[in-house]
Amino acid sequence: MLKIVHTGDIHLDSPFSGLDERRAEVRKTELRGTFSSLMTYVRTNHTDILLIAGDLFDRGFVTRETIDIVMREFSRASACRIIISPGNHDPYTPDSVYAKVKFPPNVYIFKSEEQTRFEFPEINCDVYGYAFTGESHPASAVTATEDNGRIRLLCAHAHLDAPASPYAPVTSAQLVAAGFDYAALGHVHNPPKVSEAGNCIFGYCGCIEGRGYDETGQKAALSFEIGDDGKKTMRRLVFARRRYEAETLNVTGAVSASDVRERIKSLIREKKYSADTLLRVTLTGETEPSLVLSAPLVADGVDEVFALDIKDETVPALDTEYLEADPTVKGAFYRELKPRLLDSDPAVRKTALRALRYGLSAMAGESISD
Ligand SMILES: [Mn+2]
Repeated sequence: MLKIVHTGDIHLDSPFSGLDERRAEVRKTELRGTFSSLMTYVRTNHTDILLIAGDLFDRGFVTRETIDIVMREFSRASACRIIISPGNHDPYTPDSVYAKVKFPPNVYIFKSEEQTRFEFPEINCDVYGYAFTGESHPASAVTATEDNGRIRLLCAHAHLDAPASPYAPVTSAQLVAAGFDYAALGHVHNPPKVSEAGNCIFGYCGCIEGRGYDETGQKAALSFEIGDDGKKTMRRLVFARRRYEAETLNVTGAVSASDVRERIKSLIREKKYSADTLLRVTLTGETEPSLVLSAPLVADGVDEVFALDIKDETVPALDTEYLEADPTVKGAFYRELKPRLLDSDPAVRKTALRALRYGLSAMAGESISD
């Protein structure tokens, strides 16, 4: 039995700049914790090979704390062969951590843009791969492998079936033709399921933990086992501390920020989101024209999730006929804004709607908040 764990796109030291300072610090620490959980699994489940298919680090600069954790975890997993293919975020350059820091002897790092291999005859396996040596890798590095009776793995940062990509484009046909049993790819953070063609199973593991609202859902690493009878088994392994989710909520008829807040709380209850979730809610529908939904005000007191991000895309429920004919300053204000409310550019329309809301709110003598 050969036990392989496939991960990548961990992006240690990501800044989590979409969050406030406190939450960003928590998330940075948690991401290191997710990496440590992965390594604990690798160590305690007798994993033969850990494949890290690029972007272990978020960028060239890596903090001392992160380097210490990575070195400690890799050393502790001394029985596991750890293979790293530097990706476009953490390329192998003379200044990179990969070149400057001495990694434990069980760690194998690809250094060349060309495909090379590490041989492990004791487990009847060869691991092929290459490195990004800069921010892009315009050509495919994948070439034919040697049929020597061993299991052939690929560990690489690559862009599958995207011929014009500057990130090592590769086709599924190339992977099959090269003779790989399993091609462990990195680069795409929200991947489709792994595929199979010919004798080759190939695909992305996705990022290990979401880092923004464009990386929603439960993220995972992949476990790939090849039995002595050749039977292949694949499983997802979840180590992520939290997940990002995005919802759209129609709040038509809402009259106040607290009204909207209650509707969001209901949504959270209904979807059973909890403290492990960072939630973005996009508000849609028609609301009271003078209602200005400031994100901090709406989110205030919603403690059920770790973070709540509000996107207001509601439109005011306008009695346009009334406003059109209104002889007061309200009507004049509306008529003044009207060309912009009907502009072909959505950004102009959005700003005009906002201006209309603030204006009507001020003229109504109401507070623009709650
Ligand atoms: Mn990545």
